[in-house]
Amino acid sequence: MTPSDVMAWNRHERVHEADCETLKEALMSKPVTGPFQKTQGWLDWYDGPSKPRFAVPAGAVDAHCHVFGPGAEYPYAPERKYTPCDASRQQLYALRDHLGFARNVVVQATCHGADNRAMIDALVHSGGRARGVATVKRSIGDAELKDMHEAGVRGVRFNFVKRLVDFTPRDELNEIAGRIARLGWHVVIYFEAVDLPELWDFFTALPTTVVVDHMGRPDVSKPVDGPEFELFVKFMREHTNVWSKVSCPERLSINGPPALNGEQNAYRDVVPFAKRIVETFPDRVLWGTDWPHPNLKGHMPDDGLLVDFIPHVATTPELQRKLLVDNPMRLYWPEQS
Ligand code: 0GY
Repeated sequence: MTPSDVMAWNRHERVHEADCETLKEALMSKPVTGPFQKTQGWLDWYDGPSKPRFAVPAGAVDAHCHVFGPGAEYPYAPERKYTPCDASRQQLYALRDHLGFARNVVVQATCHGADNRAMIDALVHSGGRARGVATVKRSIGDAELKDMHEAGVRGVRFNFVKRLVDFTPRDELNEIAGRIARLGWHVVIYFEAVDLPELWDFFTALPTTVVVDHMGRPDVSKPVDGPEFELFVKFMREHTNVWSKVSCPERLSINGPPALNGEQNAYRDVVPFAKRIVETFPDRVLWGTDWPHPNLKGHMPDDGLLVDFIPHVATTPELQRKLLVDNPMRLYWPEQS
């Protein structure tokens, strides 16, 4: 470790010691990294997010977010494609409270491979206010799946974004889907819009509810009613088991403006895409912060301003309640909805 690593590490120890002095302190503290060297150019999550102007409805769920490590407790996977800055469960839950959310869905990040311990640790320390989506291999035993269910896992993620993961054979994914279907779980899929035609047959044969991350990553420089996005709309229209997260405008936007410096109209170029999906499929949409925003290149958004993006795409109280409360509760906490 270099001297600056040691200083960062000491700060990290203070942040994580005894579950933090206060959650607020955890949120406002600078992002730190344990004994790992971050990927060059890595953008850390935004410390000191603003308070959103948009008040999310009571019981709102942040249905897409991650924890990273801390790397000293939960080492990053050897097969990872990036090494992030730590983002602990304490910091995630401090952000939840700051933004006004009641619950989280913690999605296993690829930097942890199929080692779900950090994500599960977050679930079991959430007081029942977090559910999870895991990454599993076909070698996983039934007992482990059952333990995961008890901890709050309700889905598995299949990732087809080539910069994030190595290829997994389709027969392995089909086998996993068949097994988790019996637990009542769903499959979350992450892919790029240009790959949908090739993945169509595989996706449409999945035996569970299927949740698409970030609207299948549309190219927002193309028309919202052009053939590429029409195919995604057709995917949802013809397959009523398919849901979509209308998340990650900060990832999809080309022209911005970014959610920084009080900007109330951030990522305008993504709005028509997300709004169309919310209005066409109001009962099958979810929203999440995507905190701590892995692999962003240009800027790191202020999460308070990201929440202010929501009323631009879900424009009525009814649509907002479905997006943020009713739909995620039905999928992740059906026993309480
Ligand atoms: C996201 C997006 C990304 C990364 C991951 O698990 C991950 O590493 O999901 C990405 O780089 O696009 O949803 O967090």
